[in-house]
Amino acid sequence: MSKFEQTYIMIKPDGVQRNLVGAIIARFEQRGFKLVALKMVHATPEHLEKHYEDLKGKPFFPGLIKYMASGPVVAMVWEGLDAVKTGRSMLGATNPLASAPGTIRGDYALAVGRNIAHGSDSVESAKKEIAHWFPEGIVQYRSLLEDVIF
Ligand code: RTP
Repeated sequence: MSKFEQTYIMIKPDGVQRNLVGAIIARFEQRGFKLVALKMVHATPEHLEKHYEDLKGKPFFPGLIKYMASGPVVAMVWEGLDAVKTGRSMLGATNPLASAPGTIRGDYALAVGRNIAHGSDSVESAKKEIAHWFPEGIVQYRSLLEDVIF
């Protein structure tokens, strides 16, 4: 059954450097998701280590943190039906070489170490990630579209 959810989507430093912020936001807007939080952050390695704590110990972990701390990211929360699963499918497979054309990674990336954007992999991780990146809380507003589709 479809569920109304929030997911944490982050445009990584390579997505920002390549001027893909607008294109990525447009995809989520056009799909019908509602933007409920957005900010640009140059995150510290400590903040990123916490975000990726499940990957501590992986051989690529130090390189991942260095890459993620190399420039600002765009942190966002998107809301809508099945936002977590649909957000992941819009991103495509982690390794862009395996991402289908039409997905964000499949259209814009080639290397797993520069894969443009992150999306929460479960509702539970989304809750944790939203609290980690938006400790100040996020806005609440009613979208006119909600009257039509929910
Ligand atoms: P993300 O958290 O960024 O959305 O990615 P994911 O769930 O699809 O993949 P995950 O396994 O959690 O990996 C997190 C990020 O680490 C980098 N990575 N590099 N060099 C490598 O083999 C390798 N494997 C993963 C990627 O940036 C990946 O998105």
